[in-house]
Amino acid sequence: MTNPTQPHTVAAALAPETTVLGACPHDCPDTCSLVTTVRDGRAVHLRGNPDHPPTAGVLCTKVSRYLERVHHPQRLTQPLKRVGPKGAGQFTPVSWDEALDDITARLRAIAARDPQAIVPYSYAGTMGLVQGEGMAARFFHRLGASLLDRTICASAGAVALQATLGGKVGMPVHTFADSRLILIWGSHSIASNLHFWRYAQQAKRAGATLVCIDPRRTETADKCDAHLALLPGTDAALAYALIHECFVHGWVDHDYLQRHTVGWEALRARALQWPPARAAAVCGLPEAAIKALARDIGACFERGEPIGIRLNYGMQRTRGGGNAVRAVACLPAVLGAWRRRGGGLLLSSSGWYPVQRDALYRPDLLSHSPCPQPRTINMSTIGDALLHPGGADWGPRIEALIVYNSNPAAVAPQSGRVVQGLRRDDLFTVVLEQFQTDTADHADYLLPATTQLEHWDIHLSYGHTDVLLNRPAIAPLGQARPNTWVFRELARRLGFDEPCFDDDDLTLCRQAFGEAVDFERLLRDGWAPLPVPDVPFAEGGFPTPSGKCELFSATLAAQGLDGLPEVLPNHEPAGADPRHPLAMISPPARHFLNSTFVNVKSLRDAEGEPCLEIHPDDAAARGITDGDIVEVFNDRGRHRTRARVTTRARPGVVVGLGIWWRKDGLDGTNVNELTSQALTDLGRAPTFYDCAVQVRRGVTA
Ligand SMILES: Nc1nc2c(c(=O)[nH]1)N[C@H]1C(S)=C(S)[C@@H](COP(=O)(O)OP(=O)(O)OC[C@H]3O[C@@H](n4cnc5c(=O)[nH]c(N)nc54)[C@H](O)[C@@H]3O)O[C@H]1N2
Ligand SMILES: Nc1nc2c(c(=O)[nH]1)N[C@H]1C(S)=C(S)[C@@H](COP(=O)(O)OP(=O)(O)OC[C@H]3O[C@@H](n4cnc5c(=O)[nH]c(N)nc54)[C@H](O)[C@@H]3O)O[C@H]1N2
Ligand code: SF4
Ligand SMILES: [Mo]
Repeated sequence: MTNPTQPHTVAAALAPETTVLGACPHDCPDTCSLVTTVRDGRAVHLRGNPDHPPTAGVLCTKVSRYLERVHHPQRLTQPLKRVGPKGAGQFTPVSWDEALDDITARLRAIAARDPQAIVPYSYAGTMGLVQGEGMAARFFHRLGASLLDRTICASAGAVALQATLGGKVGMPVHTFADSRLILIWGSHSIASNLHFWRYAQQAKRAGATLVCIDPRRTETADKCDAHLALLPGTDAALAYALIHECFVHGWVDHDYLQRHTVGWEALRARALQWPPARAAAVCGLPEAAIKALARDIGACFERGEPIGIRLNYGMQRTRGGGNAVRAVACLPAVLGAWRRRGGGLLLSSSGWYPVQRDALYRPDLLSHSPCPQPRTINMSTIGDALLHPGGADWGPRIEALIVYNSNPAAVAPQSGRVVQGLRRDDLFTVVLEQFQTDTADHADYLLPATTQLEHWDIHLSYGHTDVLLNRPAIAPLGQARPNTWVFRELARRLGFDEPCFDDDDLTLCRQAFGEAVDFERLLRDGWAPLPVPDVPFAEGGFPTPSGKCELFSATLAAQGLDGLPEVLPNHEPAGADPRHPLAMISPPARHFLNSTFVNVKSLRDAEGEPCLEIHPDDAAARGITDGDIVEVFNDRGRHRTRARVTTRARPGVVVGLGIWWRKDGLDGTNVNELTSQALTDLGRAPTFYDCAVQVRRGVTA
């Protein structure tokens, strides 16, 4: 492979350089502003934009290697048609016209029977609003295809925040620099929220205390002042114990509770049932550790100093994940932490953005379709959905799956079922991809997609509050095309004549926020801030129905749910099943982004190989030594991998960092062979970190 950073001819070396402003497309809260240097039509350098405050000129290790990904020798650059058996990954090149004409014919035939038999499957391979659902949503709405419930990551937390704070809103990330106590809760910030970590480091230098709450001793935990390695799925109990201590010791802002919250007396009554000793037993923590954290909180409260909570999605991937987020989200109101700059909580900031969803996604087109009220398929149970025979209460069997911006064969739970579904001979699968992923292996047509350097897009962020515009820096590689182009072409071939199918990508970028964002500024600077106050809820004003922080949610109560945050045990609590006594979590590896970057050599070399972290005591009890090949199993499946005996895993919990491609696994499986399709309490989300397994020593490799 030629080195993408070196000019490949003398002429290229002499060609003038230009720089192009873009946005990191990946599913990461930081949404960095990118500066690409282009010479002779080739991207030769990529760096973080020093003029964008959250980015501050810094990129993570992964995206620092983005050019290696863009110019990867295995980039897909031409349309491919399946020639081998389903799932074998054998293809032959075809022209775009041949591929699109055939896909059109297949979709037309299925739609004539029932368009709901066609299912889009997409997530956040790009978080861009244009290459995400911009043109795709219009296409599927007009077609009358099944709707997709996009729950795979964040919907438990989203419903919880909606109920408590009124939306995905919270402290602006830069104000964490002013916090004096930061709880890093369910977040491996160094790996997955690096630009928040920078602000946390600023706070630390100014004397702040950092506490990490995570079952795994991550590199983030190593760098905090304290680490509470609780059992997965026990966060609500911990939150209640902290609230208990606040009420018992009087670390309570009664004025804030009276004026800006709903239901604090009920919350107090519930919290009083959770003394630290009770929570300690549930969480698998020493009582003293919980009391010590409560004392830190109390001391900060008494000094009138800001307490910030960086809550993250890692703690809502268990059965009670939604209620756990609710419980934690009550704490800042009890303390009146929202009053101060650097006080409050941040899980997601995406609710601040005025996305013009109706203009961009055109749900009105459903009424032009043969199926104005299609069913909804939950992406988190795609395995079961693909295998469902169809029926009166379900609708038609799925006959076509169109996958873009996602790799369900690797990332969806219980992947044995997903793959079994994808191998159905009577399923027609189209995959838009940059690489031949596990999902791509199962395509009937595999269509080459552009990367962020090759197309327009516009971005919100779930970690800061700026809008970013991404300009194309280079021409599409080979015959790669943006997702929008593919859906425009399919719309045209299917005879959809609404003018919105003619909108080009720059027009879609403009439509995403309409007049709410200064587009000229975006064209000039690449980013523009939203007008979000630094202390948004100092005087209440939450976007809930009551305008207050809803500790008790009448909305959830009206749905028959508990109005207060509930402490719910896992579907598969640690130690409950003697056959599968270990709790497995599978958070992301630092050098991958979900299953993206797994094929980038420098990053893969940094991660080594798929493995399972296991505590020395659990290993010894099973005769396992470091480096052994082990079999991890439960009733859903088995997965062979290498053991890493380490105290990064706590006793009773094993960790399979992800998300490797299945085909990189010893037996062609990854951790999702073991995870279940059971859903969370709120938001219909997956329970990746609620997974009981057993481990035994296998054959030494
Ligand atoms: N390097 C890197 N960065 C990423 C990603 C990536 O794959 N790699 N993925 C991106 C995406 S899609 C997302 S959603 C975010 C995810 O980032 P986060 O929202 O931070 O979530 P996770 O990485 O899933 O988990 C974070 C931490 O939560 C811990 N955890 C697991 N179970 C529990 C629990 O029950 N309670 C508590 N308190 N902690 C628990 C895990 O051990 C992990 O260290 O990061 C994004 N950024
Ligand atoms: N066991 C376990 N499973 C998990 C998780 C976990 O922590 N543990 N995390 C879950 C979470 S939080 C998430 S968000 C999901 C993530 O699941 P996905 O959203 O499926 O994320 P990726 O695995 O990164 O796959 C994205 C794919 O999109 C492709 N892509 C990128 N840009 C474009 C584009 O412009 N066009 C097209 N057509 N394709 C593009 C990339 O090449 C990549 O293969 O995984 C979930 N699965
Ligand atoms: S993955 Fe996150 S930290 Fe890395 S460049 Fe993209 S937005 Fe920034
Ligand atoms: Mo995610």
